[in-house]
Amino acid sequence: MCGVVGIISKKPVNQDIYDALTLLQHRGQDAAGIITWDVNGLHTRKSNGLIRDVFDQDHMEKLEGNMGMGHVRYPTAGGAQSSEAQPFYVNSPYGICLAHNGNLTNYDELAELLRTKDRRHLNTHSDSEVLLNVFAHELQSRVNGKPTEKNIFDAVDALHQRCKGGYAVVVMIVGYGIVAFRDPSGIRPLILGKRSDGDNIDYMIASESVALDVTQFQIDRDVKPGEVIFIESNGKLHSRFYSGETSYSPCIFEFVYFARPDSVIDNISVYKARLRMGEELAGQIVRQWPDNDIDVVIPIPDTSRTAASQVAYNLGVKYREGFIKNRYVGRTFIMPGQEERDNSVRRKLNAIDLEFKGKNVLLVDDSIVRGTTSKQIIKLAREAGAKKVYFASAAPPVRYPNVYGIDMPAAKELIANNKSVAEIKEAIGADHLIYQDLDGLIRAVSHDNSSITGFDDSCFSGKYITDDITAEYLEKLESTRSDGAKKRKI
Ligand code: PIN
Repeated sequence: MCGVVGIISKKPVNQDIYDALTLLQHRGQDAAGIITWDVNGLHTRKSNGLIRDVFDQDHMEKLEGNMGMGHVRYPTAGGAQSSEAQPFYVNSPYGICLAHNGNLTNYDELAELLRTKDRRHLNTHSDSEVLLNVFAHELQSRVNGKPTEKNIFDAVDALHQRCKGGYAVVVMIVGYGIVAFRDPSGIRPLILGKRSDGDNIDYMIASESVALDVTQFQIDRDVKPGEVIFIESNGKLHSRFYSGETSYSPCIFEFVYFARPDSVIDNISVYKARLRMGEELAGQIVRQWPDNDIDVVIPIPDTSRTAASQVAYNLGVKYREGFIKNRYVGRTFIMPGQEERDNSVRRKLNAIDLEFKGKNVLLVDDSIVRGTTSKQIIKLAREAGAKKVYFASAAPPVRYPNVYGIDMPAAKELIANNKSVAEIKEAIGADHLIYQDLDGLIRAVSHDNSSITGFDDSCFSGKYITDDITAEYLEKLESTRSDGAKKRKI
């Protein structure tokens, strides 16, 4: 998962891009980059690390210009080499920079065609470089002199036809402007913001609305599935839609966990969606387990707090903060001869014993993915003196890999894969386990937007939005992207 931003303004954009990226930092902590443009050319700074470590005063002063873009990376495709930090750049035609959030599901086929037919060199294994080269190739074959809006829109139309998967993309064409587009199913989020001071209008495109807030942009609207927006460097905005089939199927996991609660995605407040997840979950607990003996609801910080508070309210039991998170937790150093620590949760969370002693506690988390932290947290609650430890997940069992940009590529690493709820309960060591059901989750999220035709809920349902996800594809993904495979590479 990653975060993208692009800004066209009447004043320098470096600080605004930096501020926007810090608000998108939760989308990727692995690498960061900014490219700006002015008459002297492009100015770039990108490297591995958090925003605060990648950019210093000197870098920021050199990022001159009123047009620019930035990226924070969480590696879902490609590796963790700094050569794969984005934005990417290609010099022809015009000079094009690209940053992307998502995952292409037909990467292999596209990479092969780019090399053999389009005669383009790929220097990394990143699907963003593939997107950049497909766009550059399609634009190159249409332009004759200065690129027109039609050239740009037609190039993206061809890209949509060629590229499958979930993608939200920001492109900067040197000297001409910024292009932004979202895949035809709108799986990955992308929003347009405006900031106006008298006659001047500045535009920002970003992964989440939270990036607009600090820089005082206002939400204009979401970029629609398959929509292309082109903002000229003089601030004129154009938009067109993909000529092929589109649907409105945003990724439901953004609402469960990934996005910030203070963001609004596709007109849905992430915070309110999480409150409603709590309402739905409480309803389910009452229906499935009417004679429960829960004394207290305790959230597992941070994401689950919103849903957990509503669970407690609707059940009519106390809500207590029983776990405190260490904000300054450092890296885990692997000492020679020492196995990776199983008990990593202890370094992050500490229990307040008095909230657990002699009580039947209901721990609430946003989701259970691999189940490793859930297991450790349940152990922590028992050691803190809990009588019974019950567990509730605000999302349904994660049983299938995510292929559209969320890092859950291997079915065998998911605790719920091929397991019943009773078996999962045993595996994590809970006295009782309750999951949100998918209908409840969909009701909770879709509440504010009736134009959504169906979410990408593939990690819960196994139904993939694009028609190219075969058993062979999933097997290949598993062998190249699972934790085991990542370890083998090191
Ligand atoms: C973490 C939110 N959330 C906690 C992410 C853990 C699954 N995990 C998904 C639960 S935070 S596990 O609140 O943003 O810090 O099932 O894979 O062990």
